[in-house]
Amino acid sequence: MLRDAFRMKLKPGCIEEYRKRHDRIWPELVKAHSDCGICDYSIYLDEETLTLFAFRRLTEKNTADRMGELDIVKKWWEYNRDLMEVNPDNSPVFTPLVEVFHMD
Ligand code: RM4
Repeated sequence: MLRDAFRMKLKPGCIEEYRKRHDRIWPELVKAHSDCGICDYSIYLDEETLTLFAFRRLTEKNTADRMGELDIVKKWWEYNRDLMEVNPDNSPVFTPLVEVFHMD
């Protein structure tokens, strides 16, 4: 099992809407994450800086790097582009984080 983490950025005034939309995440999107080998996934928010921190556990043969090719992911990214800092293709601007400590 692999682990990774990355950060994203919310736009001001979007915390509640982001939380609401994720509370109602689309079942087909959840399935797409699972099908890509993402098996444990959390997103945390630093309310002071509006930075989102995502933590995932992934299978060895995951295809997480190719999720952006899926239509359901493109739809989700377009749906949330008003809440986050995004690239021209609506994908969230994300910065990989380096693991410096882990304890099982
Ligand atoms: C985030 C972002 C990620 C997605 C999660 C479910 O806001 O869109 O790409 O994996 O939602």
